[in-house]
Amino acid sequence: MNGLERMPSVRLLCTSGGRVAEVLAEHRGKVLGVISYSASEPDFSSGDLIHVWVELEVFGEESCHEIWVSENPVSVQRQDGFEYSSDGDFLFCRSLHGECMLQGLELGARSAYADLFDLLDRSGYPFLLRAWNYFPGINDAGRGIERYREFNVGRHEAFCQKGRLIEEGNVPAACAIGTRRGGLVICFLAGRNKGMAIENPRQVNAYRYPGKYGPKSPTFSRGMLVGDALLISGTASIVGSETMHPGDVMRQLEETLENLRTVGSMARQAGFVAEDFRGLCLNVYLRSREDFDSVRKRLEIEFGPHAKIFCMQAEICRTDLLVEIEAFWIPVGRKAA
Ligand code: 3EB
Repeated sequence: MNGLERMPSVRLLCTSGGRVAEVLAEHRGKVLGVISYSASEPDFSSGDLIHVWVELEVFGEESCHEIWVSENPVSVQRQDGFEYSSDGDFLFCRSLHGECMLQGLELGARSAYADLFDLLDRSGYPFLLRAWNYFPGINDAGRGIERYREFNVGRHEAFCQKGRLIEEGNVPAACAIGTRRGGLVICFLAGRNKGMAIENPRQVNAYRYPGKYGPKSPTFSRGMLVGDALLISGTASIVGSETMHPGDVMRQLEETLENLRTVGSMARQAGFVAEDFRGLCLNVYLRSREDFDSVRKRLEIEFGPHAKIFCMQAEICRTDLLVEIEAFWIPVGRKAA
C-alpha cells in the first residue's frame, strides 16, 4: 500500500464494438460515460448513459469504445443543457456544440469550457482531471489563424475567466484531435479531489509553449495520476517544444514511445505502480492509413499481448505530426493480491 491505492479511482474498459453491449450490461448502474469512436453512428442503445460519438475511422475494427466505470452507483443528470453523471468521487460530462462552427472555434471553446467549469464548481467536483476535445478541420484556416489555435485562445480565456490559474496541478490531461465532420465535442472527467499532474522533463510544459505555436498555449498536462490510474495525454514526437522527425512516421513513433516511457517513469516517481501492461489502453491517431500496419507491428512489439491498442485515422493538431498516442493505464488485479 502506498497511499495511492486508497484514493478513489476510476476504471476504464476499452472494447471493440462487438463486446460493448455485454460490457455495459455487466456494469449496469455503474457507468460514468462512454466514448465511442467509429466512422458511422454506433448502433447500440446507450439508454440513460452519458455517451459521445467521435466520428473517426478505426482501422481494422468497426468501432471502439472507452467505457468509464465507477466502483459505486452512478447517477445521471440532464439539466440546463448539460448531461453528466457522478458517483460521489467523479463527475463525467459532455458538451456538444454544433453552432460554434459558424461562430468560430474561439467562441465555441470559450463558452463550452466556461459552462463546463461552472458545472464542476456548482456540483462540487471542481478538479478537472481529463479533457477530450474533438472538432473537424483542426488544421484548417479559421478567422485569421488555424482552427486549433483559435480553439486554444478560447480555452485559455475560459480558464482565466473562471479564475483557474494555468499552472501545474490545475491543467488536466487531455487530447485535441480533428474529426471528419460534426461539431465541437468536449468531455470532462472531474473529481471531488485533486489528481496529481505529471509533466515530462523532455518536453516544455504545454501551457508554456512559445508564441510561435499560437497566441495562447494549450492548457494540458502530460498526464494525471488519479488514485492508482494513470491518464496519459495525447503524446507525440515533440522534444522541448519542437516537432521532431517531420515526414518520418517511424522515427516520430520512436520519439513518441520515448515520451510515453518518460511520462510513465515520472508517474512511478509520484507513486504509480504497474507490474505489466495489463490495464493499458492506447488510442493511436494516425494521419495516414498507410502507416497503420507498420505502426501497429511496432506497438505490438513494444507493449506485448496485454495492452489494448486501437488505431484511428485522424488529423492531429500540428500539421507536421503524423502520429499521436494517448494512453489510459489502470492497473488490474493488484487490489485482490
Ligand atoms: C502536443 O504535445 C501534442 O491541445 O489539449 C496533445 C494533447 C496535444 C493535448 C491539447 C494537444 C493537446 O502538443 C498535441
